[in-house]
Amino acid sequence: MYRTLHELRGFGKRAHDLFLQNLVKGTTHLSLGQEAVATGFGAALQPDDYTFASYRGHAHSLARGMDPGAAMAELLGRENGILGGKGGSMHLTDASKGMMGSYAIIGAHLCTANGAAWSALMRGTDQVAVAFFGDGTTNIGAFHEALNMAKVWSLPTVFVCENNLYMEYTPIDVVTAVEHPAAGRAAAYGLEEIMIDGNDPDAVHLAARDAVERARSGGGPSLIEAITYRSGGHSRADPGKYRPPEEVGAWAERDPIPLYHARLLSLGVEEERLESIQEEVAQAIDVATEFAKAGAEPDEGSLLTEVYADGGSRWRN
Ligand SMILES: Cc1ncc(C[n+]2csc(CCOP(=O)(O)OP(=O)(O)O)c2C)c(N)n1
Repeated sequence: MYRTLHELRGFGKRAHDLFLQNLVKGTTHLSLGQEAVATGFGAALQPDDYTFASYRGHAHSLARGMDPGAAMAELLGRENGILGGKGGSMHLTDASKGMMGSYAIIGAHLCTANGAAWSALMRGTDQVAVAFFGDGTTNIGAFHEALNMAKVWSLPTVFVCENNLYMEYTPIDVVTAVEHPAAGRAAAYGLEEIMIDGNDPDAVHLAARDAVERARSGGGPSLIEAITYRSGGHSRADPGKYRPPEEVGAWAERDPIPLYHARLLSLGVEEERLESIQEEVAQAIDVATEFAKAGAEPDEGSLLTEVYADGGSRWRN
């Protein structure tokens, strides 16, 4: 998990640098500071489980094993991107790794995750579907519909709210009737209230293992609220100035990476071992960047291919 934390952080920081160099096409929504959630869950899933993420999906994709070079090339809109450069930062998907997509329509993917979970039930497999979303998503109808259906049908869906205290530029508490936007509503759907420290990879991993095991063994859905913080703004266009500096400072003290580093040292892991992991990851991020930059720009002829099932537009008639 230490390696994964660094991979996710390194990838996010590099994506930001490449954006500043005007190389990233379209927008980006980074999850710097929130890496422990994707890391803890990534380590709890089997290769054929399903993951659904929102537009802030880089970390969730990499934690499922998406190739960082193909992910970076996708951000740059290059032909060697994971989706041929057509999806960009907001839509990273790699079905071969169980990463079933990053969805920009808030809440829609919770219902889609139920579909994957239902399909697993119908096919008699023990696959589990995990849907990651933000605190703001708990105020949209799809959240409530998805939880209700998952419970009624006892679906193997794990709903994971990453409560980073803000929906876009709005503090979640000024637009939400309960103190804990996800956990505070669990009882309404017959679910246990589960709140965890989303900056602690071990706490996330333990909660993930429990929920995944419950879903896999026929125990139905879970709703987990992980409290965390994004260290940057909502998207590339947002410096995040609406946040009180003391709040930003207090959360910087709770950055998951130095905290986990200190825990591993206290458990007897050697500093040199941790440093060598960091170096390996830094090199891998450089290799991914070079791979992405070396990719060709897609040519015009590819505009209408792989957009619809047959690549054409006759479906309109
Ligand atoms: C259905 C829908 N309504 C509104 C938006 C615009 N929108 C984009 S991001 C966002 C806030 C989401 O906040 P949250 O769920 O807390 O996610 P976070 O940004 O914290 O990851 C909104 C409302 C959207 N993408 N989809």
